Amino acid sequence: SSVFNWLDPLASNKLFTQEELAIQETANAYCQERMLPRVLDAYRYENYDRKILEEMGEVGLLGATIKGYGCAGVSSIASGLIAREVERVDSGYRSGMSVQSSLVMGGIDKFGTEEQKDRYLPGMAKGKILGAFGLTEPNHGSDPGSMETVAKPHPSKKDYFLISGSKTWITNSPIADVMLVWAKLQSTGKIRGFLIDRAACPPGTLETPDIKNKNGLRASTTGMIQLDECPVPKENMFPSIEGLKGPFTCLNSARYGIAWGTMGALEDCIDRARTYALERKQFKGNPLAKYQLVQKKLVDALTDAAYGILAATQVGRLMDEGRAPPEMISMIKRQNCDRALANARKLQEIFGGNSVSDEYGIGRHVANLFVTQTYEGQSDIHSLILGRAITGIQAFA
Ligand code: TGC
Ligand code: FAD
Repeated sequence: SSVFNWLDPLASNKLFTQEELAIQETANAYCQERMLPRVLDAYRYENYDRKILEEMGEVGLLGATIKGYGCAGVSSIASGLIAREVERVDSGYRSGMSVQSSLVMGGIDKFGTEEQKDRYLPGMAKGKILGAFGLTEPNHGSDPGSMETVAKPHPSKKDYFLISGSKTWITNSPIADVMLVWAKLQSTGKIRGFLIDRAACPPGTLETPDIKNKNGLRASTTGMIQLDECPVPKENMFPSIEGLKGPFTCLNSARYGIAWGTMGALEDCIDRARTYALERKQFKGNPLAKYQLVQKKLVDALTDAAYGILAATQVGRLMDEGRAPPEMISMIKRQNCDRALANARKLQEIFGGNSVSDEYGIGRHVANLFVTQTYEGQSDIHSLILGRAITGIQAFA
């Protein structure tokens, strides 16, 4: 019909197939019925329930775009819609899923040997094997090319490497069974990917301490990966991918998911702020929603969310046709994270003092969205990636 629907202002739902809409509905039902009731406690007590990944596996949400190995094999749009539904509840839950699905399963699917795929993907799709992705180091975040983690030949076992170094701010590391760690081969100085099984590491060679007392993303688990001459068999290395192209190919898919997810978080902020503004009365019994300045905050946020969804949809379709260069993904990751954060901060004002209570959920989204703007390439880094594409001049260093 030609009636305006504030829940889908630019009618983006018309761009999705019936199958994609059905997947979104399944994800929405799981997230609203089973995740949402846990999030307040999870966030308050920094308590991530690893069963959530198992449940997501049962619903078919993990590694959803991968074909075979027990994965659903859905379109990039459907995977975006899943991220949107999960992050509508909490960015931390989407984070745990992104790492499992895009960064680790995606990496294995793209770069792993057939044996590695068979070994990990079916268990990861069910959420029985949990993954973490170790790229960032204490001294190298935006500039992972300078990483210090190194893989050198084992002195006595010829089919093994010894890996040493430390990774920090790693989502899921304290609970992960397998860690995809990027390290430089001592012999070539080139970055390679290694699958490190926690259970196979001798005592003292692998530690994954928690990073506690975070002021954002508290419903997800974050930690370090500390490797001290950890023996890793050669068969656990990705066979041919070399250089930053390896980790960045995984990141393309995760950054795309964040562009969708942050729109889900923003939509939840809009929904909460609208409800609050209609119920809360100030000055002569008027609801806050009657005031023009309040309405403008809702309009700005809704417009940015609607535009963000359309842009992500366009990039998703192009990805499935193999026609989405990384710069497109930088553009939607940066824009959607920035707009979600700025609008969520504005909408938070509508709650007045109550915004300070965690019961209202808005402060949680604001704190989370700051993290989404920071990880997987801070927004200014994506500005530089795009600036290089526009001018041909590299401004990083
Ligand atoms: P640069 O010279 O630009 O590139 C080096 C090599 O990498 C290739 N490459 C890409 N390949 C595929 N996709 C991309 N997006 C790629 N970007 C670069 C490039 O073609 C080149 O290949 P080759 O074969 O010629 O060697 O590299 P640089 O060192 O100048 O990089 C600069 C910069 C800023 C682009 C890059 O380092 C960057 O993006 N930094 C941000 C770091 C980052 O995103 N870290 C993410 C850590 S993981 C994480 O945050 C997970 S949070 C997950 C969650 O909880 O949800
Ligand atoms: P820095 O690189 O020190 O940057 C600090 C500031 O300086 C930023 O604003 C940046 O934009 C700016 N800056 C840096 N260089 C330039 C430049 N050349 N020009 C202009 N400005 C510049 N990493 C993983 O590998 N795996 C994970 O699972 C993971 N999960 C995370 C979970 C959480 C909760 C958090 C907070 C981080 C996570 N990260 C993860 C790390 C994340 O990717 C990094 O924090 C991010 O890439 C930024 O690196 P940094 O923190 O070292 O900041």
